Amino acid sequence: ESRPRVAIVFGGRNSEHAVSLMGAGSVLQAIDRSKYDVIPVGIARDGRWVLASSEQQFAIEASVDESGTALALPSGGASLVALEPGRIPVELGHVDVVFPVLHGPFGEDGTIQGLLEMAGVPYVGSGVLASAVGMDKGYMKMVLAASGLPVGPYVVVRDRDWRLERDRVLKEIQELGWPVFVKPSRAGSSQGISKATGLDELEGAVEFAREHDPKVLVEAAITGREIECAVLQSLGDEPPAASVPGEVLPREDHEFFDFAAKYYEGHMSLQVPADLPAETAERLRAMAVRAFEALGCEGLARVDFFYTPQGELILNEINTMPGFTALSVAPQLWAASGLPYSGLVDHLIQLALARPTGLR
Ligand code: G1L
Repeated sequence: ESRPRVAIVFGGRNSEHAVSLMGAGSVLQAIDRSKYDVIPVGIARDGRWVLASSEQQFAIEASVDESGTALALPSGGASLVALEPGRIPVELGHVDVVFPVLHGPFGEDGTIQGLLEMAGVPYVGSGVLASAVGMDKGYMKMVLAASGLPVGPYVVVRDRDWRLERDRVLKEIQELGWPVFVKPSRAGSSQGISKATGLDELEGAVEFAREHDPKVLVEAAITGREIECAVLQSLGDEPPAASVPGEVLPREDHEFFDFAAKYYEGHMSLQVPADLPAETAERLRAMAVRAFEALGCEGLARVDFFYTPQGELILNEINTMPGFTALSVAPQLWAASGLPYSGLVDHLIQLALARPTGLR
């Protein structure tokens, strides 16, 4: 067997299990099986790792329909338990590369990347540090700002500050002006996010975010169009490449993207390429590459900007594990840039195969 063995790890112990299944289903459909020997590895909601049988693999694929809805990973049944919490893993056999399609805590936060580093198995996408920084909006902003990239004003509210020094924290937040957006610093999705238009709404907004993460980020609202760009690492010594930018068009029924709108991306509209002056598009693409490099990202990342009426570009966030169905933003931006979804999947696997394990 000369085909590289690619383990696609999906599911996970968190609220975004279904998002992962949609992405894994898309990758399983797009991957070239004449080129790769594909092993689907599911992580059930209870944390059990299961080697998906061919019937389950079929169920995963079938669960991704045109409307983008997904079913939960089937639990129990004839599946082989590969790893249980606190127990010795069952031998999976030799794996050439792992493709993690996991969201949120224990997925895109650097933990599975660390596990794979320790195991010496190459994997697709960003490493431990970039994944961890990308997961924590507070550190993400800090790293981007320190690299000279324009980020909006923000305040980080840690658990102890909120419990013991609330008045000082509230004063600091008021200096941002109103409204502010209040977010859990490390949630993998748009859950726990709300807007506060004044001091009377602020405490509730912080408490709401704290239901997801004791570390909270408060951001000044920025008026502007939402423009996104996907950055892809190159094979060889070329610098990372930026896709054409796309614009997320505002919808009347949402003030900002909620969980459903953001992750069932079929429901939002993206204009590709974004209607921007050529100079602005180039500036944005260069900034997207700088953001990718600031975090030391690998593989693919999506970089989100605000384009203000004054013509300013402000970096909103970088996502090291962006939505990854064929209809998600990053794949659509690359398709419009000449790289279709199956080619993107192949390129990402080739990058991982070419990459050394250990320090790089
Ligand atoms: F290819 C990467 F960079 F490794 C990669 C891996 C996984 C990019 C995007 C994702 N996305 C996810 O895993 C997802 C669960 C957020 C969506 Cl399918």
